[in-house]
This record gives sequence, C-alpha cells and structure tokens, in this order.
Amino acid sequence: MTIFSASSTAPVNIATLKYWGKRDKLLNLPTNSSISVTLSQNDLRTLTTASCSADFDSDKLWLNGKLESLESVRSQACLADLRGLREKVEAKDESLPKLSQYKLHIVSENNFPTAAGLASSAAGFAALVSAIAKLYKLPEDMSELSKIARKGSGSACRSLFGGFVAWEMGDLENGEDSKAVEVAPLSHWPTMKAAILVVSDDKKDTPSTSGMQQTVATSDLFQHRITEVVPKRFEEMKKAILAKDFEKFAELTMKDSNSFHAVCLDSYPPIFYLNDTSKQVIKLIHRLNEQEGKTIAAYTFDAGPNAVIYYDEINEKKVLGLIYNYFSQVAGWEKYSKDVSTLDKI
Ligand code: 2P0
Repeated sequence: MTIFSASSTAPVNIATLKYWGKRDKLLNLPTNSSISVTLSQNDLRTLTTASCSADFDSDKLWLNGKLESLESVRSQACLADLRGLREKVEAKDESLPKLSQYKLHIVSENNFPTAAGLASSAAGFAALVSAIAKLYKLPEDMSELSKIARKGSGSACRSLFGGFVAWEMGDLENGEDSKAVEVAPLSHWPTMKAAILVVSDDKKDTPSTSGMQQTVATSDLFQHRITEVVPKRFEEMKKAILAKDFEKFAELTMKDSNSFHAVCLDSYPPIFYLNDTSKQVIKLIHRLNEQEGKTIAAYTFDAGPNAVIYYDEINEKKVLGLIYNYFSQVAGWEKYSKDVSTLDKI
C-alpha cells in the first residue's frame, strides 16, 4: 500500500479586535474586519498529519486519538476546495499521482485541553488546511489558503500566519476577498507577551456561531459597533502594531474586548461570557495601569471567562506578580511573587 503524507502545525490566535457577526453563514463571511496575535509554535498549537492512499475507503479524522466525523458542511467545504486545487495541479502535470481522488486520513493533536475555551477550532482548521496543502504540494500562498480555512471556522483564517494578523472582511458575495493578511511577523515585536489565565475550563454556555447570529439579529448596539467603531479601530490598531506603541495597542485591545462583550449583553436574550473572576481581572489591570501612570498591561476575553493578558516582557514581573498576589495558589507562579508592587484589595 502506498501512503502519501505530510504534517503541519498551526498555533492558536487570540483576537485583539474581535470577529463577531456573519453576513454569510455558509461561507463564514464576517460583518467586520478583525485583528489577532498568533501565539508562537512552541505554545498552544495543533499538529496535524494528513495522509492519503488509493487503499483508504473513506475520509477519516482522529482528533486527540478519538475518531471524529469529517462530515460537517464546514469540513467538507475545506476538503472540496483543497481537492479542487490539487486537480488543477494534476491537470498541468500528467505524471503526478491523482491524490485528489484518494480518501484522506487526518490525525490531529492539540497540546492544550480542547475544552479550555481556547479557540481550538481556529488552530484545528488552520492546521488541517495547511497539512493537506502541503500533502498536495499546492502553489497557493497563505492568504489564498486562509480563504479555505475561513470556511472551516472564521477565526481559523488568521492562524495561517504567525505574529500580528488582520482578517480583511472583504465585500464580495463569493468571499474571494475575505482573507487573512500579515500585519507584522512575531519578530517585529518579540517582547510582546500573552499570558492566558484559565478562569474556568467548563464548556462555554453559548457557542460562538449561534451567539453571533443572535447578536446580529437582536442587538441595537451591534450596527453602531460594525459601522462606527470597528472600521476606525482596525486602522488604528494596525498603526499601533507597526509603531510598536504598546499603550495605544493596549487601550484599543481592552476597549474592543469591552465593546464585544457589550454587544453580547445587548443581545436578546443576553449572552454572558464574563464571570466574576473575569471582572476582577479587568479591575485589577486598570488599577495596575493607574498605579503605574501608564498602560503596561491589556486584557482581552473571547467567548468565555478566560482572560488573555498582553504585556511587554520588561513588565512581566510586575504584571504576573500582581495577578499571582490576587489569585494566589496558582502552581508554578511563585517565582513571580517576589519584587512585585501590591495594590489595595480591589
Ligand atoms: C475572534 N471569536 O475574533 C472572536 C472573538 C470569539 C470571540 O472568532 O462560527 O469559532 O467558526 O466562524 O471563529 C469565535 O468564532 O466562529 C471567534 P465560526 P469562530 O476570535
């Protein structure tokens, strides 16, 4: 039996300007552009191996050792696009094996708990598309491939790039201009750090896909967000990243997290993702920044209560030390508890 195979990894990305709302559910076309930071390959990532053979009798996926379905419309859309591109490659060179006609076996592993509310679908679809593109030796660049990953899960398009990434919403109905582009590589701003505070590893209350549909359909604030707030913020955030202006980047990031959770609350019935601990983290970061007289840390929250804190590594002890002092008993964090400023109880 001849088996062809290739592997690829894709890290988790954390949005600093949030994607929330679709204008086309099938193609995952968003109602606003978004920006994210992709974590490094050494942190949270999915590793995927794609194999195909004339002897395989069906497409199969093993996720963290468990056989899962590849039958979803989203997975099928990704596989169909990738096979279509491979057919074009095969049409140009008759000597190539007809991999586009073979069934695929996909083995995927996350190095983080899938249920921890950490955008696992983004890394998952990005790694799937990237591994199959490698297996098929496709000539398409990452922005082209990002359009395919987007059909799997909107935020997945951003995980095909490292560093600072923009997902341009585009305006075509077929989605051909709705793609991820690099704003700057990680090496542009290597001192930028992200700490993930797992407040709860429960499965989220309202899944993102249905949550955003509910917001689009019912929130009055939402139109204001997508027409007045985000377009301006999108340009400002790209500028702050290129200028490595941490204070501006941090302010925009926190405001956008708050704006996203505000439209969730304004949905009817309301959607709650933050819990009391999340709110304590928000207060703590604002108190720290006030005490410092400048913004040295930023929080952001996705569709769940877990916090991601951005800071420059020069301030690591101050930021993580303070968090440790408030949320002590965190294993492994003792090293940050020395030399830290303390605040009055929040
Ligand atoms: C983001 N989130 O920009 C935002 C912020 C959650 C809050 O992208 O339906 O899993 O698969 O396109 O990408 C989560 O939504 O939703 C998300 P689908 P996805 O990261």
